[in-house]
Amino acid sequence: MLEASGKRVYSAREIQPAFRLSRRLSDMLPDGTKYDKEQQATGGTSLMKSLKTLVIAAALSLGAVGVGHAQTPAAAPVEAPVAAPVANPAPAAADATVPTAAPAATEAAVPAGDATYTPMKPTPGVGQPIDAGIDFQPQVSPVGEQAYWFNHVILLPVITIITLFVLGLLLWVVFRYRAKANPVPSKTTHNTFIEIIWTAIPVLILAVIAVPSIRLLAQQYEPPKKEALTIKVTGYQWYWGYAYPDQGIGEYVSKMLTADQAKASGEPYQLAVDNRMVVPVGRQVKLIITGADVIHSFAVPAFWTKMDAVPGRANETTFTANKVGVYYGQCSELCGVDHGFMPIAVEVLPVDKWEAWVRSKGGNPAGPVVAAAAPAAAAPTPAVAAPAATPAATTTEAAPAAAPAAAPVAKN
Ligand SMILES: [Cu+2]
Repeated sequence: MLEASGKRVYSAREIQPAFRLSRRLSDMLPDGTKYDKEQQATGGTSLMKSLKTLVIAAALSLGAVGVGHAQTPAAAPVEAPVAAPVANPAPAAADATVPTAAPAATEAAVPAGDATYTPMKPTPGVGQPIDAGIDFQPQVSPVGEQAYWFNHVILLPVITIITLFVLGLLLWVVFRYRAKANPVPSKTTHNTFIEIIWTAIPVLILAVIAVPSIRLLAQQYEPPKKEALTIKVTGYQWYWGYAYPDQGIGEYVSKMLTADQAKASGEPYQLAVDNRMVVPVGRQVKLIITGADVIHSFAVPAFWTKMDAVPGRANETTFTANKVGVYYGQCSELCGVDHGFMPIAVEVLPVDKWEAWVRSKGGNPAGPVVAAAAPAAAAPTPAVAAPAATPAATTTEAAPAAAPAAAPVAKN
């Protein structure tokens, strides 16, 4: 079709096949982000993994709700002391426990002596940037230590030697073969020996580097161990949300402190936050990372951890912090106007102190154990409860029908 201006205009019918083709092509392509890189590295099938991720994410979010409800009565007294130190308690837990916790709070103001938590002071120069620093932060995770070693023992020396060698060659050529010193230039075009050397040596160097490099890459994407602590991380414009589904700690929000607040708490401004992520020392942490609005990136340099937080995706990464302390990080994906003001603070505590923190949040430190035992323990409970409830409860036909069926189970 030709317009009056002579410009070609396409009718809907003409365009349709092209649309269909592009649709088909985009269906065939995996949507590429970091997670796919990860999948390629582990050699997994992308579709299966995304499905698995979805199922895990759904199970986690359901688990968080379920555990939260199940623990409400038990958590009530423990919840009481939370109000004082923590500014932003888990919304779900707080709502559920408010009626029961209120009287308990006044009576038992100081129950469970170990359920107290005061934020730790950071160590200057550790887990945070230093003035005029050019090196990586001191690493406190096994992967970080390995990466640090790889960089300082292998990469930097190799880079330095190659750079100096090439610079030397250049200077030698520039001075020795300048027009004045070498009036009759050589007309050599081939030298088989040199050509083999300058191909083989770089190949050898790359092959040598590949060994620790691939080992490090594989280590970073190793699936988490069974006993890993799961934390769900959500990036928001412009703060972070953390939840501990296995411990029954619903999502709480972590926001940057103002300059005055940071000064008062002796922490670096623009890194200090009101509610930190708190993890036990030496235990692997599995992070399930997602974004709520735009793409963010969860990064803590001292752990060698960085993973994109993508809306609609559950990215996974792990770290194990081997030193007690406070470690800071930042959102590392340009995510909007306050991108530079959504820092991350991770506090690594001895196990007993971490457990105290979990209790101060109204959670159960032995989360996964309880979760694993729950199905087995829960099975007989309804069966026992059913016959007892039958006479009292007037639930018509369902009750008598359920009672005989439940009775034999209860006996066993
Ligand atoms: Cu961000």
